[in-house]
Amino acid sequence: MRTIGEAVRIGAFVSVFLLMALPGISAAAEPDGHGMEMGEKIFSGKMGPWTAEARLVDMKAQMEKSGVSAKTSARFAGQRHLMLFVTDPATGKPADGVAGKVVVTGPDKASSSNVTLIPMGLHIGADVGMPTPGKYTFKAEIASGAKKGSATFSYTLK
Ligand SMILES: [Cu+2]
Repeated sequence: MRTIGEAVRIGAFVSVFLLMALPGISAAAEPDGHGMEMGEKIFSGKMGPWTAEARLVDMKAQMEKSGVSAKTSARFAGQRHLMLFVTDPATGKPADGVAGKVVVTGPDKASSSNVTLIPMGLHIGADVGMPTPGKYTFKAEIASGAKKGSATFSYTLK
């Protein structure tokens, strides 16, 4: 089970390499370096009082693009980075103080997990192990104070 501390370190590492890989473009659009356009959009819709967009980044492919060594990028095989952008519809701005968790059900037991979504700049996110092709279902639950939201979405890994 991956600890939160480790997820933070990897997230910070990902932010750094994305800034290096995308000079000026996404980095300017999103100060934390995880550009809004990164990865694939896998959900967009309401979560309780908020609107949310979920994106999934192929970490190994992203690493390869950034020009790190094959040895380094190979460490990210089967890993995806799940990003959830939560917006307050009243202001159009990122919602404050939101955190949550996601239950991931993959095609087999080894590809199923529970992950904690932690604040990462303009989104909350987590690394998700997706080692096996097939359908993955994500049950996300988020909260901020007394406000709560949830959504279920899925993605088929080829
Ligand atoms: Cu992130």
